[in-house]
Parts: sequence; C-alpha cells; structure tokens
Amino acid sequence: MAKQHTFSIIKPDATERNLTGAINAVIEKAGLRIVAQKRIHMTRKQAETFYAVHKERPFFGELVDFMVSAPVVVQVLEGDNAIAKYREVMGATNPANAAEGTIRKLFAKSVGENSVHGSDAPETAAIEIAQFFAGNEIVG
Ligand code: 3AN
Repeated sequence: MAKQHTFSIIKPDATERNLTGAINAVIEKAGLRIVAQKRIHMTRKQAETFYAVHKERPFFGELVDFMVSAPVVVQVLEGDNAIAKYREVMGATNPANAAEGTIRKLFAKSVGENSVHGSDAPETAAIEIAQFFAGNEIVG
C-alpha cells in the first residue's frame, strides 16, 4: 500500500485540557507520522467552510460554535493506509461507542466534543489538507 496523507484536527475540548501531546503520542504509537502541524484559532468562516457538508444537520450551529471556541491543532498525517488507519485510531464518533485504546475512548467528552477529526476518504482528505496547508508546509 502506498503512503497516504490524511487531515487531522485536535479539537477545542482537547487543546483546552492540554492534551495535544497525549493525542500526538497515540497517533505516533499507531505508526502515523505527523508531517505538518500548526495551532490556529479557526474563524467562523473557516469552520463553516470546513463543515459545509453538515450544513443541513441540526447540530451544525453548535458544531461551528464549538470549533471556534478555542484553538485547534490542524495536522497532516502520513502512513500506509493513513485515512482508514487514523479513523481506527480515533474510534467511533460517539465516545460511548468507541473501542478501548482509541483517542475518543481515552479523551472525548461527548459526541459533539469528541477531541479529534480525521478525513473519511481520499477526496475529502485532499480538500481538507488544501484548506489549511500549502504544499511546502508538508514535510515528510
Ligand atoms: P466523524 O467526525 O466521526 O467523521 P461525522 O462526520 O458524522 O463524524 O460528524 C462530524 C462532527 O460533527 C463530529 N466529529 C462531531 O463533532 C459532530 N457531530 C456529529 N454528530 C453529532 C451529534 N449528534 N451532535 C452533536 N455533534 C455531532
């Protein structure tokens, strides 16, 4: 399997609890390499663009409010089968359903405040990475 890139966000509930390093340790232990990373405070416009696919969902407003409530860490992760691998490492969207040892089982507070985001397909990974990183900021 060729090396793949996926886009990750360490969300406000996690940065506020100073969990960036703890989450990065789980990511690296799983064999994924952090090849780009920056801490930003998302604007409302950035969050609305990022979550545009969820615009019609009842939790959209709440989700955007949450994502702009505190800093986040945006990342590009590299590895074999990185997209599926990171979703496995994150665990289920609702931490109540997340498997032992996953980031969401270990750290997430609720289905909304669930500590991390990871791309769900190669097409979305490419779009999400391009929203936050220039090519020369990704150093493998
Ligand atoms: P995932 O992040 O596991 O791909 P999605 O794409 O279904 O999950 O949802 C995107 C984000 O929307 C979630 N990470 C979570 O923060 C939020 N979300 C999903 N479902 C709910 C819900 N029922 N109530 C509040 N927020 C939700």
